[in-house]
Amino acid sequence: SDTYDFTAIETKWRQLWAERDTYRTPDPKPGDQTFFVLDMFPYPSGAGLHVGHPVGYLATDIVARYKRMAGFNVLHPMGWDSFGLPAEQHAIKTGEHPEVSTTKNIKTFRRQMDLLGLGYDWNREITTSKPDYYKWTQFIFVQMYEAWFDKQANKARPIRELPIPDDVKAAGKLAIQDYQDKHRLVYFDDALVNWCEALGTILSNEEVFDGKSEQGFDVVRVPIRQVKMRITAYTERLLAGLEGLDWPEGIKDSQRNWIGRSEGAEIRFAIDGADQSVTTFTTRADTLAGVTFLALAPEHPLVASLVPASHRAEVDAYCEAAARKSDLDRTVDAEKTGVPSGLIAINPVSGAKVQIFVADYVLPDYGTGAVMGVPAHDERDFAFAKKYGLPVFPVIDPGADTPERDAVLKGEACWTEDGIMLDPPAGTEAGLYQAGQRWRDAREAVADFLETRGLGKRVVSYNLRDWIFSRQRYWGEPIPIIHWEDGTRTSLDVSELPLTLPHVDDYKPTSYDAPALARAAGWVEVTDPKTGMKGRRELNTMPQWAGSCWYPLRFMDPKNADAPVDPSKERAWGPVDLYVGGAEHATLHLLYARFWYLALHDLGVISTAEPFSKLVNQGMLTSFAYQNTRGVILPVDEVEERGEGEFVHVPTGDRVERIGAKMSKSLRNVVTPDDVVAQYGSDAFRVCLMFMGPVEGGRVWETEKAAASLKFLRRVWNYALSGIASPADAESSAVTIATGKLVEAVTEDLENLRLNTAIAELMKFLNAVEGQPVTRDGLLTFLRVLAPFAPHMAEELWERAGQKGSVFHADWPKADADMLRAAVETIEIVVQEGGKKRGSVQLAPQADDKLVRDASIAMLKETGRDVAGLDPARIIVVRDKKTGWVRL
Ligand code: ANZ
Repeated sequence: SDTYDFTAIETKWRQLWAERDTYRTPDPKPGDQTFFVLDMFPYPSGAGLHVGHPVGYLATDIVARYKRMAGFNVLHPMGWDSFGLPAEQHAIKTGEHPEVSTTKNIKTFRRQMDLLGLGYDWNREITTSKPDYYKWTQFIFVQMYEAWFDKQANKARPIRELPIPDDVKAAGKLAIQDYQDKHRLVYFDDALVNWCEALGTILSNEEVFDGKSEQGFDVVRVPIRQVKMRITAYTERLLAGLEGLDWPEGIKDSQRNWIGRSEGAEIRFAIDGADQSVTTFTTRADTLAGVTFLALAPEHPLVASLVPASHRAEVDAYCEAAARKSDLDRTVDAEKTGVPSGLIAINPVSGAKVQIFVADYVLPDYGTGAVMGVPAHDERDFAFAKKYGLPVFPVIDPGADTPERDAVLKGEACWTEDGIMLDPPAGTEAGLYQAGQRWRDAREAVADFLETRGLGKRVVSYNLRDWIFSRQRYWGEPIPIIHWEDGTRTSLDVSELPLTLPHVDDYKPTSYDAPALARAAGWVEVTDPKTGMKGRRELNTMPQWAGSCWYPLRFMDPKNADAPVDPSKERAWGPVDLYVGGAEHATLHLLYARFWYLALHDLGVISTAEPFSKLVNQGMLTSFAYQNTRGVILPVDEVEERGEGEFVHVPTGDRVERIGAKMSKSLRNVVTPDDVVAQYGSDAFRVCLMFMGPVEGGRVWETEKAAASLKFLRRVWNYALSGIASPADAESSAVTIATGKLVEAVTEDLENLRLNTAIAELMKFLNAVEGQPVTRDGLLTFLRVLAPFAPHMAEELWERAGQKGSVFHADWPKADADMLRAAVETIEIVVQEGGKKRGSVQLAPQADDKLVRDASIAMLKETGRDVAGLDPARIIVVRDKKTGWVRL
């Protein structure tokens, strides 16, 4: 039929694409130009997709279709990041095994993605919770476990290449193991972990917000034996690598901040009457003469070992309270508290004696876990000194024209900005720094001084901590390690992988040292067949992020039974050329994946050092909700529009205001693609969502907007059908030019991911050519340009135009650059005679008068006029800015 029956057409093509395997991606052949375009694969949650998810999926789909037509071998796969907490929480609540709910959810996601016409190569689908995938996550874990970081070479190497000192060798197996743990890329270590009683799990620092889990449950810190990954070995390379990446600057900055590189000095203070010393980390060595106290983190080893009996009880109580706070509680905005330790420190350059406090604003795992307190020039120290009546001793002069100067010099205010050094206090070593020196110069002078005397040294400190990699969860990759009864530990050989997740009856751990896997009796206990030695498997599982650290690699070679990826395929595809996903992954997934790639690169498993060459963050899609005057947000189905822009909350009769709000179940403003596709069709939904604005921008969804896209597509349909029914032998040059311009503009927009303007070009084109004759060639060109945006319709029209094979296997059209240049560069010049139009000529606007006259005469001659008696000198050329008028 000739009406645009989108449901019939879209259903037909979805089926045919699946049957014909239209989107199968062949392995690259030598000489292939490859393009890898990837979406951040989703966690298949129970809620399915809402209309916001496809912003990224559609963008990559359009690019993938275009690149394929433009001659690239395009890898555009999809899979499921299916291990994770929600499935486990659901299992604990309902008893439904996470695998069952996950499988169900994946089906829903897949159905919705198909509904959108997304052209993934499903032959390459991966699921991180399936053994054939996590076998290789475990394998990679083992590669990293069996490696050490060689600081000299600044790269990871196999553990067998780690030189073991003779005394360690002599001390036996366990000493060797401890020594290796100090160098391994993956190691065991006692660590304070964030234990969430309610979730029954340990969370990473990144998963703790203000002392609470993402869901708002309380988190406390407890020390247990953990698996850690030595990401800190890569800080400098992770920083340097950012420079070469085409990523949003904001994301790069987040990573820089997360890594938190800061240059400073470690300064040693002797402890009065003891032979130990305290080493502090400071970025402001210039303020050393202004130190009036030291502060130790409650977790600092000296607190346990050196605090005298007189202060023990008070210090212990304080430390216990600190253990219940998160880092954030301890640092941000919190009141600075502390207790005296009873210890006294000696300033290495002035001999001044200052009290040592235990204070929880000092964090245990930053710098050295000890700070030198300079209240005159550090806000935290100032607050602390005021609270405990400690002296404030300025060493920097803010400068004469600073209003605060007097207060600063009297020790009544804190000055943290630029200034010059005051006279060093009496008793300070001569030559430490000069009065009048800029503080930055003084900082270098003090560092030099300390280094030459062996009292301190310059160091670089980082915020980034090693990655705690074990989780006390069930629904994750089992960690392939066995702890033997003699205290040694081994990793599993690849022949023993995958180590599959055993079934248990109850997924909930009972405490932080008894995870759910402890219940899998037959699974936990192992016996070495050779020696008869008994052992126990590691009971923790890997964190949610593990599977996504390497998944781009698996898409290249998803069925490989012998390796995570074939090296030649990995080399051919290389890094992801375009990666699209949400900005919320700035520091976790994106940093962890970069770390694994660097390690795998060092170990020779892969050729690329960075996973994602170009990154684009899709904007957030919001929906509407309604807010009453008390600021309460109300569900959409309780509100009615009464008149233009006036909304009433029906149950209460309150006038309410319409606002943009994130789609959420509770606001009942979630719109699913299913709804929109049923009403307007998938192609209209695609056009609508992409036309709403740049991929990176935010947008507010209104389902009715899809009606306009549908209307546009109906016009496209009719235009194309009439062209197919009666193709013209020739079309007007205006149509040819419009088609050429369309190709040129859309191509450029696609190259720059400007999908909304590409669609605007399609609309502009239709407005220009609708109703005019079109040739077959012209029409086929148009259909190919339309195809990435409205794939079902384009495919149907392509078939109706008698084309064999998929439009997506056709070549992307090329604009005839010469024709377009000529079209842009000529203007129409109207030739008049006696005030009447006789015709026109096409010439460059800059053509000189002689050329205009000659062309005019030639044109007139063609029309049959006798030009023999015409005197060119009598032809008047009147120039208009746009159109040149020629008068005879
Ligand atoms: C003395 C000083 C004087 C400091 C001054 C600052 C200003 P960034 O820049 O973030 O690296 N510090 C050191 N270790 C700490 C820890 N474990 N917990 C809390 N604070 C710590 O911060 C470095 C500064 O933070 C260091 O420089 C130290 O205070 C403090 F006028 O030392 B400063």
